[in-house]
Amino acid sequence: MKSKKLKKLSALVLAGAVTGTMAALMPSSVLAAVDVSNDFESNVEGWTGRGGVEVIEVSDESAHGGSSAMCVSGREKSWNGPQFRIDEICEPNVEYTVNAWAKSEWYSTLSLSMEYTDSAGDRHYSNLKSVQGDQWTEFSDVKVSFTDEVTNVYIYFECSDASCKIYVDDFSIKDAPIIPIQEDIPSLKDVYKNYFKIGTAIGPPNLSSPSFMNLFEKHFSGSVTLGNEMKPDYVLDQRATLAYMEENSGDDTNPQVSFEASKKMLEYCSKNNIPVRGHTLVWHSQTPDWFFKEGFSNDGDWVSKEKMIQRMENYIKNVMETLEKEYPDLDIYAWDVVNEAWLDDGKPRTAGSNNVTNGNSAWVQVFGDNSFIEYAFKFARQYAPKDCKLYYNDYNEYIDGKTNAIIEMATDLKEKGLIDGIGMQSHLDVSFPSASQYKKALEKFAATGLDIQITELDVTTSDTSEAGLEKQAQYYSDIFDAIVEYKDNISAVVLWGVTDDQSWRAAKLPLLFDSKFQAKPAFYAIVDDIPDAPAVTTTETSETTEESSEITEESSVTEETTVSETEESTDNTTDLPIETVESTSGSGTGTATLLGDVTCDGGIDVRDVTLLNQYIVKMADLSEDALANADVIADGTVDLKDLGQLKKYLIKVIDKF
Ligand SMILES: [Ca+2]
Ligand SMILES: [Ca+2]
Ligand SMILES: [Ca+2]
Repeated sequence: MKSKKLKKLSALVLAGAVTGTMAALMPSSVLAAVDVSNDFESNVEGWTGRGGVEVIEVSDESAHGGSSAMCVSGREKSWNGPQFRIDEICEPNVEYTVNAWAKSEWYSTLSLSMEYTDSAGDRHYSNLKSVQGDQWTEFSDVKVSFTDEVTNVYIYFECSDASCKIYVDDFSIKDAPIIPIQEDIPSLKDVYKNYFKIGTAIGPPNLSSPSFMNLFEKHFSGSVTLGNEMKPDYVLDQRATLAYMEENSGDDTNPQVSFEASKKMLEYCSKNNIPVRGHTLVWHSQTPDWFFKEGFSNDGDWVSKEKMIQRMENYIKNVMETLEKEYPDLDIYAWDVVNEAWLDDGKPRTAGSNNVTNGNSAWVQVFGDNSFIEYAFKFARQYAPKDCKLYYNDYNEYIDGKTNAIIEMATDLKEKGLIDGIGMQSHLDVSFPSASQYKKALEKFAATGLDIQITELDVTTSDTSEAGLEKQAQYYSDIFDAIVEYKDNISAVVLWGVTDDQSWRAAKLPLLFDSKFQAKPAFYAIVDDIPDAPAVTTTETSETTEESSEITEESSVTEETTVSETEESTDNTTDLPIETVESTSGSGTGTATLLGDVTCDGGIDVRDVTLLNQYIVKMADLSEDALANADVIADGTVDLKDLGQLKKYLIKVIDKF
């Protein structure tokens, strides 16, 4: 049992390394699939401690399957726990799913998260899923992916209580199945085309999922907001800022910026002419303290208001100039200049570091009040492109104190020509606010004469039963009725995500599509009965969809895939039967030389899957000949179904196209 697992892991590591320097040494046909699993009956291979203090062992104290599990004890910090490195076995820009059962002890929060190091050497962490308590809980089909510019990618478990043990069992990571999206439903952005843009928040990892990107493109490509990567903590570059200071006689007024973290997504939007909402310039949260400290040091004194005004001007100027220089064709049509500056009672936030006390504002600390807002708009107006609209963005904007404070501020800024609109985040719940409360806020904001954008819409429901989802659908419908009533004042409606499983509020299923990319009742409720909606054109694909579902099912049967006896063996890399196809196929005028050879290098391997993936999410172009080779289900179009078939070929579920 043990030795079988060892061999399996080695072989897969080898397959995973094929795009690196190994590539030239490998025969052209290799396994494309990753399928690593461990039932923790005999070993904890590949798992290490994040803190270096953990004891990680097979233990029969508790098990989900079989008689033992991985037990992690000796933790000293909440972030201590077991980690598993994935970038040595998985491909960048490809989506994988993680399955596991896990538990901690007593009442604590147990999380599955991912860590990676970016090209500048900074480490980033993202939570994938959290659960509560001391019972075995399933982490089911959790999606993970990473781009080709990052390294040291780990998935890991951590627990809010440092004194808890963590148990993990029945772990696996494998290729995500290719799930076709529903082609025969209306496009949300087309339905509302005559009213306003429809958009969503996404991030660079989404580019790894062709299904996700197909869904995004069909419904939400009217506007993109980067969920995190254009926030100050991603953009402000402390290393470069300190270097600038040293090179310029100690000038500590010029914060340097970098858009490395958003690069892939900005390239995608630029290449495909998708408008971007910049989010966000000035905020109390996700903004490092050093930005406000003497000498840009983490523990210096707060700077004076005068110095902070200079820093703010240079920061905003650097953001605008860097984007203009690096992405001259990118359409950033809106910026959230200031985010969340007013409390529900209409007062400014408490002075202090948000990193010390949640909700406190370093801007208020330095300025003494909310007077920083006008400076931010003044500099944004001065340095933003002429046609870029400027917004104040906030949540709970239907609560009177906050509504009134925003209106007073916005009216003043409007008279000075500094603001174009108000962003209503709209993180709602089926129980609050009521649609009529929401409509009242729309009415008040519309009366200012400013534009309105709905910037982060999602609607949670605690009741996730079928009946609960119907109630959610009704609520969505009521909110959209209100929005449509004010359509003349609203230029964009942006959802905060696409599928429930990837939402920041995933447990309460707040979005329009489920984890399998299928439309929920809420989707149907908002595409029905829209006056002046353009005629809906849909593509009937019933027959081929069935075919693809079949691919999905079969692709998941990768457990029995044969792997080599030893690393040196080439059993799993034996050339597959290859037929040269002479007939013309594909969507253009190219000639297929070898079906499946998307890279046109004479062989079929994981690189063809990666490139086809990139083509389908519109990150890469293909020549006419490459398109002909890629159309392995020869129907004149190159799409997800071809990708599914190509993967099936590489894992030897089929031996010819
Ligand atoms: Ca077990
Ligand atoms: Ca190839
Ligand atoms: Ca095809």
